[in-house]
Amino acid sequence: MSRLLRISDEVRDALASRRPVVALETAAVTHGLPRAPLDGMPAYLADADTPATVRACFEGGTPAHLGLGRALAAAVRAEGAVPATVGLLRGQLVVGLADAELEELAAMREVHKIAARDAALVAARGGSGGTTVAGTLLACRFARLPVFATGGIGGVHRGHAVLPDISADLHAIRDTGTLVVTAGAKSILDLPATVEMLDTLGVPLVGLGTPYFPRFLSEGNAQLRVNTEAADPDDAARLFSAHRELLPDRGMLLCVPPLTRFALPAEVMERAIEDGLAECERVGARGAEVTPVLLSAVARASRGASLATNLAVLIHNARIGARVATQLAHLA
Ligand code: PSU
Ligand code: MN
Repeated sequence: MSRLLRISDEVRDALASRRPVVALETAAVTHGLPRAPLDGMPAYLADADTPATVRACFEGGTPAHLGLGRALAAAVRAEGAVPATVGLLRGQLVVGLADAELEELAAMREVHKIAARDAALVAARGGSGGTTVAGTLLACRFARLPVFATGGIGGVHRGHAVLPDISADLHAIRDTGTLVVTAGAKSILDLPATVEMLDTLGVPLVGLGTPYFPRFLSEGNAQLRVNTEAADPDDAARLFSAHRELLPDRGMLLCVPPLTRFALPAEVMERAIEDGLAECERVGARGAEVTPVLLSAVARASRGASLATNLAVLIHNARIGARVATQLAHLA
C-alpha cells in the first residue's frame, strides 16, 4: 500500500469477498453544489420511490454539498452495494471516505478540484480536494473498482476551436477499465463535439433504455445516438462484462437519461447556459474554474431548477450503478 493511497477496510473487504462496490466522486461535493441547505425538498427527493435514508441526508439544515456526498453513499447502500467515495484528504487519495472524513472535506474552504494530473501535485504538499471523474478514475484503477457513478462527465467545451478546453475525463475514461455511469455529458459543453471525441477515442456508449445520448439534465434526442441500447441494469452488466473480457483496460459509458418527470426542458437549459457562458466571459474563468462557474450560473439562471435536477441525476445514477455492480458481481 502506498503512502499516497488508502483503501478503507470496508471497501477492501467488499472487494475481497466479491461484493458489489460503486465508486463515487467528490468534485460535485466540493465544487459543484451550494454550501447552503436546500430551499425546500426537490421533487425527486420527496418522491415515494426515493429511499428515506437518502432524503434524510438533506434534512436538519445540512448544506446541500455535504448532503449530496452522504446521499450518494446512502443510495448505493439502499441498493445493497458498498459505496467507495473517493477524495484527496490531507495528502492521501482515499477510496472509501468515512462519513466524518467526507464531512471534513466538505467543510474545507481551501479545497482543490482534483483531476488525475493534480492528485500527485496536491498530495505531495499534504493538500485536500474533491476528485473529478478523471481523478476518481485514478483511484478506480488502483483499487480495481469496476463501476463508478457520477452526474455528467466533462467533455469538449463550447468554443474549443479557439481555445481547446477538453476535459481530462475523456481520456481517463478511455484509459481505465471501469464502467462510468453518467447522464451523458454536461449540456454546458459542445455535445456533438464531445460525442465525436468519445467516438475517436473508441469509448463505447451504451444507453440505458434509450438510443440517444442524454444531455445531462435533459433527455437526449435523435441528433446524438449511443452505440447500443441496454434494456435494463442486468443487460448493461452483460455488455460491460463482455467489454471487460476483450478490452480489459478500457472504459465504457453507461448513459442514463434523467427520469422524464424530473428532467429539465432543453430550452430552459439552453437559455440558462447562455447566461452562464456570459458570466464565465465576465469573470474570465479559465481551465478548471470554467465548469464550477458555469454550473452555478446555470443554477441561478434556472432559479434552482437545475440544482434539483442535478441532485436527482447524481442520486439516480448512484442507484443504477449499484444495480449494475450487483449484477456484475453475480456474473464474475
Ligand atoms: N457533474 C456534475 N457536477 C460536477 C461535475 C460533473 O453534475 O461538479 C464535475 C465532475 O467531477 C467532472 C468535472 O469530472 O465536473 C469536469 O470538470 P472539467 O470540465 O474541469 O474537467
Ligand atoms: Mn477544462
